[in-house]
Amino acid sequence: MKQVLTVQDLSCVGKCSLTVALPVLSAMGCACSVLPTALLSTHTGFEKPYVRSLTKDINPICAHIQATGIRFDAVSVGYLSDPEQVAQVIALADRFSATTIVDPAMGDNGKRYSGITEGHVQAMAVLCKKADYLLPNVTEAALLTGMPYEKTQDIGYYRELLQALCDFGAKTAVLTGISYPQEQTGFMLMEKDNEVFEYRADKIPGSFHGTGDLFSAVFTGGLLKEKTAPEAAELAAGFVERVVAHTPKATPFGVEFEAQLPWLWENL
Ligand code: PXL
Repeated sequence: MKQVLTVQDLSCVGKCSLTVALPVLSAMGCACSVLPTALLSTHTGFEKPYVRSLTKDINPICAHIQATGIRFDAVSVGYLSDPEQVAQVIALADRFSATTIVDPAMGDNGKRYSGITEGHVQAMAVLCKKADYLLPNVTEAALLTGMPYEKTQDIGYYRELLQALCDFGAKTAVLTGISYPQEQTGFMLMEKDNEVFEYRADKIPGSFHGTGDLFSAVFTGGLLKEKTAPEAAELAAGFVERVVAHTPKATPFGVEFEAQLPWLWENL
């Protein structure tokens, strides 16, 4: 069985991060270990959550895990709560020398999540340069590359952003949450050879929380099941689309992915 370590927060309420990655990766037949980076009462989309950053715990946990001799096929990184943690995760990726998938969870809709500072963005940029697969949304790509954030259907803008991500160092970049003309949404993927792969589907109106985390988890599982990057991204986008279609309303509590998990297994 393929071994994956998922590194992100544990939010008690509001499905995102670990509460999404663990069920999804397990349903895809991967052995999923977790490294919680912070413990929150809710994710930061709710007002004033209680947050306990686990910065001091990360290094001792990793040292012990490494001493057990376990090897991970992939390390998948999501929300980190401060710049010091980012530096530790950079060391962690080297420690386990696994394929690294980074979703630089820092913002959405043109805004940083509350608590994400400019220093955090700078630290994240260093981690992202080392990623084998980088999965930002448009807001995060703009933050990382310094390009302006635009709410547009201009494909030229998204291609430039994608190119900037690859020039920046990412081996494969997947830009998610693209607004295509004719009310379509999807992603664009660019590999080292500069080949671009596009995926489009009809947009369901609303801002559904945690879908980036869902995309990242399915993408990681797909790679571990020997799919190519475009195949894994297509599976992830297809799953997110299906989940959103089965979620009656966009709320901070997140999307209704649970009943769709069998579809993932059937489509592997
Ligand atoms: O879904 C991204 C995410 C992950 N983790 C925490 C968050 C968010 C987005 O708001 O607050 C704690």
